[in-house]
Amino acid sequence: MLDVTPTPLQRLLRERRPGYTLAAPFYLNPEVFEADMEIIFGRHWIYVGVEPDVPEAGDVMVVEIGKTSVAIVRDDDDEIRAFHNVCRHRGARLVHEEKSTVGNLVCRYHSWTYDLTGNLIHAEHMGPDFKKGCHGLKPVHIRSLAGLLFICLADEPPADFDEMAAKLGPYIEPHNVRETKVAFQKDIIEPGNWKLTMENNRECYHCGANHPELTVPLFAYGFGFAPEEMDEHDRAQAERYGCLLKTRHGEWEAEGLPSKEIDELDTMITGFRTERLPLDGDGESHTLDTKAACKRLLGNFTNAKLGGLSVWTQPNSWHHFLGDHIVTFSVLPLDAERSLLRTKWLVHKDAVEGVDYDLANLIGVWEATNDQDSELVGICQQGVASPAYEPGPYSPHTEMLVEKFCNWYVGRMAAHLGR
Ligand code: 3BY
Ligand code: FES
Ligand code: FE
Repeated sequence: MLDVTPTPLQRLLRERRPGYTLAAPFYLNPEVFEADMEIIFGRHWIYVGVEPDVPEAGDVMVVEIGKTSVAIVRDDDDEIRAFHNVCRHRGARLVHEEKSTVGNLVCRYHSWTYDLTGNLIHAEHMGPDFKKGCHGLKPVHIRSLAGLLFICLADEPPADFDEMAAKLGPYIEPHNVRETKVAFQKDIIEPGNWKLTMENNRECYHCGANHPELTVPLFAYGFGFAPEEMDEHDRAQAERYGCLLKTRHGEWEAEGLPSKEIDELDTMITGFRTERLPLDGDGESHTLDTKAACKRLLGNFTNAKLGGLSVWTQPNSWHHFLGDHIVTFSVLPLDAERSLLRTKWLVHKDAVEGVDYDLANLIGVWEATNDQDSELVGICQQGVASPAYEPGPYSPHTEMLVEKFCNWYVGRMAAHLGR
């Protein structure tokens, strides 16, 4: 007879209580972690970096997703390609540094040499029957969304990337990611499961009590208020700005900057959300004085008071596009209880450090915020490991996006495993 007994993971997915945090094994169990890597990180579009990570022909960036290492290369025709970072001879890791510049990709073991399009062009002593054409590097799907790079490890990636790109492109393009440079990158290892890192990012319920730097420029509008708090919130806004901040969407759109919320976080396979959010006070940027950190503005902007365009993608990214700089975050799981948070600060490619921007000022708010968030993720990881932990309720007013993250995750896992 057919065995229809659900696996432990199927049972956990089936038993998930909507509106509540996930059960402990989702954050702790190595087998769930392996399933996350196979299903979520192995079959969806994963945000890994930006075109300016590989600005010139021959530039290479290596990204690790679990056990899979991927080399992202700009070829001589300026096309960005991605390959499995594995030599087709005896499997040696090909590129070792996170960033490098090469003429060709040469394996250090026996010097098999690949050109920047992945073709094997040199392999000594292989005999007359050896076919170089059958031993090119294995390609990985890579797409650019207005300069943001996403890879997919599956043979057949989700087809709705184009729909996301069509909707998000007009929001992001005015900030001109392609004309920026990476002013600074910081990697931190958060002591928690990748889903706790993502859940923490999807709400600002914790911001007031934990982020003294971020709450200077960030106005909490957009992260949800209970209806009974709304009047007071509207009154405070009107007092400060002489108008409701919601009406600024209209102003920005009139300037050619799409600003209205689009929320497809749990309605698409490639889930995403965007909205241009106001900044506090006379705010221009995510800095401690709320002024632009970089004098050279992005794109064709002449005015830095554009609010902050935020973009969130499932399963692993969020981004803030300001008038003067961009901060972009990707989460790459390391094991069930540790995650890499990679943050990049981008400024106009012609901006000069020390002249147009002060690096400490540019990175100050988010460097502090990331460290605070990392600690919060750590205390959750400790808490969920206790036998006393049981899933707790999300606020329907400030944690809707956390709920959407969990719904998306559970839905994608169930779509592949059944439940
Ligand atoms: O960066 C974010 O998108 C969210 C909102 C504010 C705090 N948090 C990390
Ligand atoms: Fe790469 Fe031998 S393993 S050349
Ligand atoms: Fe936070």
